[in-house]
This record gives sequence, structure tokens and C-alpha cells, in this order.
Amino acid sequence: MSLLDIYVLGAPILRQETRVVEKVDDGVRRLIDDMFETMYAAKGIGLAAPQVGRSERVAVIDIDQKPYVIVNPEILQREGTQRAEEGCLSIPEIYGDVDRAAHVHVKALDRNGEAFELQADELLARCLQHEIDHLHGRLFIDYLGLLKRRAAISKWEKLRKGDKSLTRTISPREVAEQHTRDEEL
Ligand code: GNR
Ligand code: NI
Repeated sequence: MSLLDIYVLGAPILRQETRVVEKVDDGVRRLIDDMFETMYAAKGIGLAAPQVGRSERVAVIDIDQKPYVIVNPEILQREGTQRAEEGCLSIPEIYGDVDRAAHVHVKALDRNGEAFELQADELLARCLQHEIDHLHGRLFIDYLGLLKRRAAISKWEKLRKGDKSLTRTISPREVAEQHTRDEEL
């Protein structure tokens, strides 16, 4: 498996529509495995393919120690609303409150290409919507009001201090530290 670089705000791929996966083959499964490894190393709860430079409809999630793979996901139904803070591995250290559907009914393919449906609420529902948004070129900051969006972007630019790189590399040190902690648990 390989740790992948994560594309950050400003990278055009984060704004592009992804393509449908025609066949869940070994190449797609390899991408899924690499995405899980990268997501765990970066301490995220979800990761979408455009965040690792792949314009394909694939995302992974892990919430409450339960991994989910969603290929070609579609939201069949949304109900209610919930508001909570979100962050994104592609916009590190920036957070904002986002309104989302409280409950979603999603259909997708799993890592074997089998169709399944999933009903979710709370954090899983939020994360599904966040990842499916990535697959359509949308980011959580798009939902902030104008002033909060401007504040988020200027904080982001200030944190970057002229750094124009479009990717971030999860350092082996972060990974090593995580392994140490895992062993301590
Ligand atoms: O790690 C993540 N945390 C998170 C918190 C609230 C709502 C959505 C998320 S997803 C995010 C990882 C990420 O950027 N996925 O695309
Ligand atoms: Ni994200």
C-alpha cells in the first residue's frame, strides 16, 4: 500500500466533476486501499478520490471503527437538517458550521462492485454528504455565508504564507507517531 499526497484548496482537480467507475477492478481496489491508508495517516474520517488526485467516483469513510467504501454513490433521499462544524483534509486547520440533511439514504457500489444501500444520520450522514460533494467538485466552504467564507479563505492564505504547493504530503513522522499511539491503546 502507499501513502498518497493530498491535494489542497486551489488545486483544480478539487473543483472538477468526477467520472463514473465502469468496473470495480483491482486498480480501483488498490486506490481504495491507498485511500484508507492515507485517510488513517492524516487522521480523517473520510477521503474522496479527487483529494488524492484521482477524478473518479470513489470515497472511503471510517466512523466508529467502521470502514465504508462508496463507489458511484448517489443520494436517493434526504430528510431534515442538522448543523455542525466541518473540516476537510484539503483545507487543513479551517473549520466552519455547515447545514446538512439530518438523514440520508444512499446507494453505491462496494469494493466488490456489488450494489448496496445505506441509511445514515448524524456524523455518518454528514460525512457521506461531504464526500459525495467532493465527487461533484464541491467543498464545505461553499456553504458558508459570504463573510465566513472570506474569513476562512483569508485564514487559509495566511496559514500558507505564500506557499503555492497544491499538495500536502502526510509525513512518515505523523504515521510513526500514530503507530506508537495505536500500540499504547
Ligand atoms: O476528517 C474529516 N472530518 C470531517 C468532519 C466533519 C464533517 C466532514 C468531515 S470529512 C473530513 C475528511 C475529509 O476532508 N473528507 O473529504
Ligand atoms: Ni473533505
